[in-house]
Amino acid sequence: MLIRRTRRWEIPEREATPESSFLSRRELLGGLALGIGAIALAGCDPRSPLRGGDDAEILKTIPAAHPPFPFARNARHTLDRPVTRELVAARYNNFYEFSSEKDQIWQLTERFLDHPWQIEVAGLCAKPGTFAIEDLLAKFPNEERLYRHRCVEAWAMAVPWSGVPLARLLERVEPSVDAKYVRFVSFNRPKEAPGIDSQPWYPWPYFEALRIDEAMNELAMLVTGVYGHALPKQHGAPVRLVVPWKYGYKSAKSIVRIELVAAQPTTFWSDLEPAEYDFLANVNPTVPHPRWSQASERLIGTLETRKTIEYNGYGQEVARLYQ
Ligand SMILES: Nc1nc2c(c(=O)[nH]1)N[C@H]1C(S)=C(S)[C@@H](COP(=O)(O)O)O[C@H]1N2
Ligand SMILES: [Mo]
Repeated sequence: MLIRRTRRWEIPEREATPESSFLSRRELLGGLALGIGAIALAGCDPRSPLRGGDDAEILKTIPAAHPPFPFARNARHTLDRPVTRELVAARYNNFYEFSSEKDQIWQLTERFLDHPWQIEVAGLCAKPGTFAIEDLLAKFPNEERLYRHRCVEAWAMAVPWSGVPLARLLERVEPSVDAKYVRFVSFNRPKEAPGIDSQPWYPWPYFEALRIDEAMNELAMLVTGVYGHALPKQHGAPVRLVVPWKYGYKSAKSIVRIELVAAQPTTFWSDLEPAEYDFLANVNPTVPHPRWSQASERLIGTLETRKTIEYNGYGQEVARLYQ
């Protein structure tokens, strides 16, 4: 995710790639020469994480399939493309608490303790409560769903998530009539996640939000697993959101708190750059990002590019929310 940095440091905008990160001035200046070299080398350097040479190391970050995993697949959710290879998805992540470098997240999560874990659900509801990850797995209807995932940076993947429709958790706490939005807050433990202290210009913790009707839509999912096992840390262990018709930044990872609120909350990226990362963030090929087109998307782990589909292909389920 690239943020225009001219606002803070008056650096001319010269990045060509949306995958650049929000660098400090020193890093940016030092990185220009390095960056050119890195781009030229990416295709031939055998140590490049994109080459696959790290498979054995990445495998160590992937949990084994202990019960209650895997959950039964809900056959209603089908794909128009192959499932992304697991080790491709596990080595290419956005998780700024660890790093802004997608191919390094998986290597930086060692100190992150994803256990024990609980989500506090609070705010405008009759029965606020705290739910341990074990409760989410045992006391709610988990299932597996094949979903497309589309990042605002125009890369896409398709993976088998497993988890619980968010609506099941919200129903449990009985939202009040004045609860119009749902806010999600990620963990904030700098000792366990090196990107927090090293990127102090971000407003930690990561926070996101949905309208209540979006949150209650059956597609919005509290995800506890992927590829038939618990979530690896780089995917947002032990529980994250997945909202497949919206750009990926709406799907907060490693959630510790969910709040029901009356007014539209601010969000991490829209706060930083409202013109670039809007609140709704519905996937739409006809609305370009201010600095790149959204007409097509790149399928990670392949050389394939596809046309972006409105609502990421979920229009039948969600278009009525926006009429
Ligand atoms: N807490 C937190 N959640 C986050 C992010 C993040 O940096 N921090 N990045 C978001 C973005 S931009 C995307 S595309 C997805 C990436 O999920 P993945 O790495 O599992 O593919 O996570 C989203 N959730
Ligand atoms: Mo993203």
